[in-house]
Amino acid sequence: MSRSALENFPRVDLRFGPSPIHRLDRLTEHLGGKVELWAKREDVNSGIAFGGNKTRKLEYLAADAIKQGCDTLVSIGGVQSNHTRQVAAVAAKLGLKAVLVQEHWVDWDEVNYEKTGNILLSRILGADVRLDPAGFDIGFRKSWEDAISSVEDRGGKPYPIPAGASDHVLGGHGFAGWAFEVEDQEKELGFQFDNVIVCSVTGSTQGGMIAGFAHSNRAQSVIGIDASATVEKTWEQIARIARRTAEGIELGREIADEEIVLLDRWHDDIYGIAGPRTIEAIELAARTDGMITDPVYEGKSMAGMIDLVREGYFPEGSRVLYAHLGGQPAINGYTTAFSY
Ligand code: 5PA
Repeated sequence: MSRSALENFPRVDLRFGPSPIHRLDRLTEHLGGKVELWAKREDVNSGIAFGGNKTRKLEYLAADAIKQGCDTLVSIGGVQSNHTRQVAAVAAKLGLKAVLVQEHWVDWDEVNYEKTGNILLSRILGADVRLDPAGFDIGFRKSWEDAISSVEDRGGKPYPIPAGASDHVLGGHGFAGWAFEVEDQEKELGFQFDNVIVCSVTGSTQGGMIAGFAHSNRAQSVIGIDASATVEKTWEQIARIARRTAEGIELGREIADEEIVLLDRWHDDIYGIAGPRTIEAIELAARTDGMITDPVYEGKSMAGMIDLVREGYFPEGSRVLYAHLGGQPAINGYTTAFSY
């Protein structure tokens, strides 16, 4: 039921097609060879400003914005938000405007932090970028509501997109589709993955995956690695989005709490800053398979996967799929995290 229900929602195509899956040969060998590590690459899913996990989510929100006749996408994130960069790019591609509130989510004292990486790309893409001093919070914010009103005040028609395109009725659809896409790719590969590893902050990536995989009772194999350091809020948001998405795509049953797995050992106690384990994980993935991950999100889920393999969490012979969600442009704002 779920898959055809999802196909009934309007979607604009913003990606190259299914994102590639490949084996992480040298990382697998480095960690003992008993657990096979694979990656599915949302970081190369699109030609629109480097893509990433939001591009997949925005396919549904952008279709809705167009249907409603909106002319401006309004969203919010931290200064180095990957999400807002993707909103800016999707707006450009579709001939819409973008207003972006960039909050002070991270106290990272590097000279170019507010000028390089994602925020630079958003400016190049023509977005109206508005800096705001508020700190990290995944909830709804006044600054975002003010930005929405400012578009109305000038006679425009805003389409509000919450942080991470998550807490929105269509926020989970993109990654429900990801789960179905994995199942198609598994048929071609001739095996099923035993676990998926995914970084979670605003929750609709994992929430969508849960709703998609729940139709074949595999939701519990999705292991979320929290990078928000506000773990309860993120768990609740994942749960809310998973349930809302499941209803939207007609799963036909409730999602149980046990199907929502979020581990809290790799957020380094703070959003947006990498501890030594995260830095080690970033270097290891780069130096084994040439795969680049970032200090805010993917380095943390990479650290989680590496530790879980080392701890023997996965039975011998398991195949684990690392969802690479993008995020590399932010690295340019974190040069001092890497001291060579
Ligand atoms: C982000 C999010 P969710 O927010 O859907 O849980 O995804 C977490 C995540 N990896 C994982 C990367 C590269 C991400 O960018 N980024 C946010 C942003 O503003 O960029 C929404 C927080």
